Parts: sequence; C-alpha cells; structure tokens
Amino acid sequence: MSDRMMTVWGDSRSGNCLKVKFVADFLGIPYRWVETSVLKAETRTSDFLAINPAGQVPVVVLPDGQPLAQSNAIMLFLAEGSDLIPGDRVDRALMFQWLFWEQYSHEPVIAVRRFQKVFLGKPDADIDPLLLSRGERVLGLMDAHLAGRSYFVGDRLSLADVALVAYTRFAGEAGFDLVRWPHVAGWVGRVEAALGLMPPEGR
Ligand SMILES: N[C@@H](CCC(=O)N[C@@H](CS)C(=O)NCC(=O)O)C(=O)O
Repeated sequence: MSDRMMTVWGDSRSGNCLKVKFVADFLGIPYRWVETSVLKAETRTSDFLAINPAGQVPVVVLPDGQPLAQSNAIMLFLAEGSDLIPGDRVDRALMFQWLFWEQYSHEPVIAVRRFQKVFLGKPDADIDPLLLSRGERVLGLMDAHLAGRSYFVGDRLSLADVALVAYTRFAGEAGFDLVRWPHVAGWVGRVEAALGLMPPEGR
C-alpha cells in the first residue's frame, strides 16, 4: 500500500465516519481504513489520543502526516474542487448552512437516539423524551424543504446531502419511521443511489 495514502480511523457503524468513506469512494480517493470501535473505547487509547486528542472518530491522517478531525471538515477537504461543493457563492453558503445545522440540530438528536437505542440497548422509557420530539421536528423541517426538490441545495447532489443522509438513512433505528416523512424517504433513496450505496440492512 502506498505511503502517500490517507489513513482513516473510523467506526463503520458511525454515520459521521461513513461520511468520509462515502465522499472518498465517490471521488475515487484512495485510503486505508483502520476500524476503531467507540464501544470498545478504542478512541481512548494513548496511541489514538496522540492522533486526535478529542478522542473521537472520524479522524484522518493525510499523506504528509497531518491529522484532520471533524467529519464535515474532512469531507470539505476531500471534496475541494469537485462538484460536491457548489461553485455558486450563494449555493455554497447554503451548503454550509445545512452542514452547520446537521451538526448542531440533526446529529445530536437522530444519531444520539439511535446510539442509545441500538448500541446502548436502552428501552424508550429510559431515553430523554425530548430526543423524540426534536427528531420529529428535524424530520418535519427536512420534509418541508424537500417537497418539490430532489436535493438540499441547487437541485444537485452536494456535501449537504452526504452529511444529512449519514444518519437520516438510519432514522428507523432511532425510532423514526420515514413513512411519516415521504419526501425525506424519497431523498434518502435518491442520495443512496447517487452515492452507489445499498440501503442499510433491515430497512
Ligand atoms: N462533530 C464530530 C463528532 C464526532 C463524534 O461524535 N464521534 C463519535 C462517533 S460518531 C465518537 O468518536 N465518540 C467517542 C467519544 O466521544 O468518546 C464529527 O462530526 O466528526
């Protein structure tokens, strides 16, 4: 394997980590993947913390040895100059709008509820009920935005779609049946097809 290849430390059940894989695969960027389990606390070893002191995946190490963390920052780095970042200034700013919203309002609800249900095995009664009401609001907002358009920005695939699909495609595992949000369900299928992804098992 080439030394000039990027290394990705990621947990393949994490949407944040899969964002990096999706963009690298879509753009044909080579990488080696080091499976790093969050549940087994492999993000807490001294070797891992030397790469990312925040103790989180994903983190990549670029061919020159530079580490880079934060899924959306990694995607932006990988996709620079590609069609996944709109050339139009307003569309590009709208893509950023959705990327920031994904991190502040979407991921902390949909991903966290999925983590608690699937990975921690918590019964619904033990999960903060706000995660359910906030998740419904998040999906409602996305559904309204997607009514009459195919993608989030400029009617073409962009990093906004990749970031948002990463956990929305697992919304069922988080306890949100996408039948209630048909525009979101249609868009998930469209983005998965555009990225060449199979729907996750059980959906
Ligand atoms: N905002 C970060 C979030 C990263 C994150 O929360 N990673 C989780 C897995 S999805 C993690 O490594 N958790 C382990 C921990 O925080 O201890 C990103 O988008 O990369």
